[in-house]
Amino acid sequence: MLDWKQDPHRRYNPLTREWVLVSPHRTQRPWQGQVESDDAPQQPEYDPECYLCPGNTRAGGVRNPNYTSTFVFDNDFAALKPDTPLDRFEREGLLIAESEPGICRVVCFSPRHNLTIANMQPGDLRKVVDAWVEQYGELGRHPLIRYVQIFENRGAMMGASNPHPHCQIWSSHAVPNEVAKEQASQLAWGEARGACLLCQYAKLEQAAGDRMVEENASFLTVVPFWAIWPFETMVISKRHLSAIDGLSEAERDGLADILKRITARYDRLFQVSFPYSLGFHQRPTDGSRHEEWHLHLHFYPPLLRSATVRKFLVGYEMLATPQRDITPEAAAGRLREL
Ligand code: H2U
Ligand code: ZN
Repeated sequence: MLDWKQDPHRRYNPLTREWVLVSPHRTQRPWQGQVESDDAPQQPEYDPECYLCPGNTRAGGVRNPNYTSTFVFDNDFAALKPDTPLDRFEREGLLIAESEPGICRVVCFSPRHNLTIANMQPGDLRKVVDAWVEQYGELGRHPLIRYVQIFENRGAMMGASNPHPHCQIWSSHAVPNEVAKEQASQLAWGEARGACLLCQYAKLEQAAGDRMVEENASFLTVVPFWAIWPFETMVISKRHLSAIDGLSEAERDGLADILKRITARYDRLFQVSFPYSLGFHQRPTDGSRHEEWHLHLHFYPPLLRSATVRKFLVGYEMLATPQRDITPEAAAGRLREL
């Protein structure tokens, strides 16, 4: 009999239809690799050098208003531009390129430079949720925009350029890779089984319990059975909703609550302001109903065993298959305890 807690095995991700290698016995191995410093020194409430703080001038020369809650602006260094003409290039099916119009924005969560989701007030976080819903609607209504990707890079380790609490929105003409994979899987699942993949998965995890981190009335947080990052989690809406524009008032509060809870758990895990990339996955804004889509968020945090030892996706993982050491069940157990 295989010992699923100890023996090497691989697990299937039904959302991407890809595999992850799980090697729990490797947590025994010694570590002499790179140790990074905790890059989150105490921050002031207002930083005169910060380009996101109220009243300061941004790199592009524009001055921020003296905003008092959330603040949204067009990214001064946007990766996508709305006036890009539609065009396509192809040679023998080998060289293919498409133009990519889009709109990139930055959302400041709070005027206070030294806050994070974990230590913002629930009422203020609710305003962030409202800003996300508004932006999803506004950008999604643009005739060229078919997907609105809301994401946050938290911490210098994840490439965040600034500790001021903020996220980015990249909205594009094309549906991005990860979203397209999940969409195809959810669609195929629905066609084959007449059910929603994530509705079914959420119920299964609630019943099993060992990968559950927590839940409130509207959302649940699990370490997915197929997680790649050591303390990866997925936040899933309990109701079958295709996107954040379907959230009720109570569910918007519920989203703010569950995000504050999981980020607070992360911060307690290694006693550090926990780095991660966070992102919503939801219905493309191409005008179709997309009943197959089930609203969820992914947290991809890199820390592995302390504030200073992180996971990299290199070697075998770049060339073959992603791999994890600590089991998702053990990771969920640790997060639940905090
Ligand atoms: P990150 O911390 O995830 O890098 O997000 C910050 C974004 O803010 C980044 O995309 C933009 C950068 O282009 N930015 C401006 O739009 N104006 C500025 O003055 C500096 C940074
Ligand atoms: Zn700031």
